[in-house]
Amino acid sequence: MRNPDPDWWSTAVCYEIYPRSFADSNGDGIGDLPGITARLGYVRDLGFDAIWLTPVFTSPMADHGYDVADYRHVDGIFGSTADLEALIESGHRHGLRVLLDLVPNHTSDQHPWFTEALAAPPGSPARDRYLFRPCTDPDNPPNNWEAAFGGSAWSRSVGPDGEPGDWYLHLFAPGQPDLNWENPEVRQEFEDILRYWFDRGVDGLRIDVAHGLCKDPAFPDAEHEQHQDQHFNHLMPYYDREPVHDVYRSWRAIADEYPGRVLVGEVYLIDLDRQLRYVRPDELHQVFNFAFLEAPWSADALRHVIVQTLATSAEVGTAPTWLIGSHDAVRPVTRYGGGEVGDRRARAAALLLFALPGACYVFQGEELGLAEVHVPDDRLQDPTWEMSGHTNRGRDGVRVPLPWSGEESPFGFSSPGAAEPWLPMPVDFAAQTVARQDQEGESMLALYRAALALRHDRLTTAGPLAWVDAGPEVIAFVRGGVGCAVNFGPTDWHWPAHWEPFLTSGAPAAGFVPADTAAWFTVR
Ligand code: TEU
Ligand code: CA
Repeated sequence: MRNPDPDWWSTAVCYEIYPRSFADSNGDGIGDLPGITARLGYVRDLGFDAIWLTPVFTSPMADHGYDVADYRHVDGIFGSTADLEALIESGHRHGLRVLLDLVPNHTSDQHPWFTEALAAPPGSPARDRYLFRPCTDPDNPPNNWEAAFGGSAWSRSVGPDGEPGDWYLHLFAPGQPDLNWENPEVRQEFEDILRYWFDRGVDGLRIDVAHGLCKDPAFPDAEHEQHQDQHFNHLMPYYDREPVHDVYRSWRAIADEYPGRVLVGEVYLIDLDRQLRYVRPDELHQVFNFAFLEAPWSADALRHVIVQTLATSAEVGTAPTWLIGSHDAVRPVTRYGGGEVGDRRARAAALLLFALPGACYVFQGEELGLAEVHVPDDRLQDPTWEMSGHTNRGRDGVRVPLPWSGEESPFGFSSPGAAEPWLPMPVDFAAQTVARQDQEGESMLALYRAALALRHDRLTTAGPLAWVDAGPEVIAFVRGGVGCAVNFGPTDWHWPAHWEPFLTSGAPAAGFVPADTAAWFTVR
């Protein structure tokens, strides 16, 4: 391991892999586990400490693996369970910790529990593992809750007689029925799954929709304007309810039996005061800092999130996390303005990210500076597209396979002559392949590699941050003799005489940091 400390996760830089889109080893156009294992050297050489794989378990793929039918086996599309064991072992040999993705809010509708529930009568113990409600009016679901992808969160179940019967709740796709976390069998099963993967050497679990497990038992209508902001809102009757903390206390006790393991929650709350309650000392180790991810490219907005994050993390005594992208979010280059401006800002953002105290998460392709891809209508795969009635294109644009080499699709993602990649790869990827960027000293890849190596040497354990007042348009701070400054404004920022730059996100300039640029300095 790069860092043998059991608290390695508090300063780690973790690389998020979306297995469908990383590397395809068998030419079916879909990335897989042997594809990842073969390229772990790439991840290690870039300077990462850990990888997190989004779900690879048996799944009918209604939401590309976030609908799990068997939590203990790998889906054939990704390889075999033995392939996963080989990947974990190889990861460890490369010095990388390996995190898997646990989906406890819902199962697939093909999970044996749901099949059993449909075959059993209303009110039966098999149905009590999910959230069924009787149907009194086929035009009116039990309440007004909306699915995250669009439409009602309730669908009619079809029983053994083939007739539509009770409603069941799905906060996501209809193929993702929500579990009933008041049911002790559900709690027991997930505790067993946690142990199952820890026993197999997994270093941690990312917990999907970690704030959503427990619903208001009265199932009241949601009062707020939904949809745009629904996952930010702790007032929703299906998010951030008190009993969920009890679940994580029991999980933490299990994790603590296995030294060095980490639980990281996808707690999609923008209110940091609500989020920090999930990382109290006897709960999860980490949560993703979505407030930082969602902040616009502005010194004020980002400074505000950093100040608040540092304050709330200190309050609960945990290390913060930072990220600018994920498999659910629009690519940073595009979000920060697109084109050359977006590119410049994404480079500066990377230097800000890696200079902050705590842990970082990077989504595959950020190191190549990939922009959001426009996937044609007839190739869209995200359930969001259909469920939103073709009003929301969904997340396919960030999930396009990685370009490794070559001048045309599949750019080394699959072997030549393989089936077409599951999402089309744009021609302009030719300029952004790993092979191409490896040859260019100024590439995004070169910047990530340099920044991670320097972070490792000079910043990882540099301690807390001291703010430097550099005016409203500049974020500047010093950590353990290293200064970081990001200029958001149009005016050049001249650094103090005793600062000596050693890494810049843009073309080096004499004595000043230009607009949309960041730099790291030796501060004497
Ligand atoms: O996402 C949960 C979540 O909060 C989503 O509403 C997210 O904001 C949405 O994808 C944006 O459109 C997790 C996973 O990260 C996501 O990929 C899954 O689709 C979802 O859970 C259901 O399992
Ligand atoms: Ca494959």
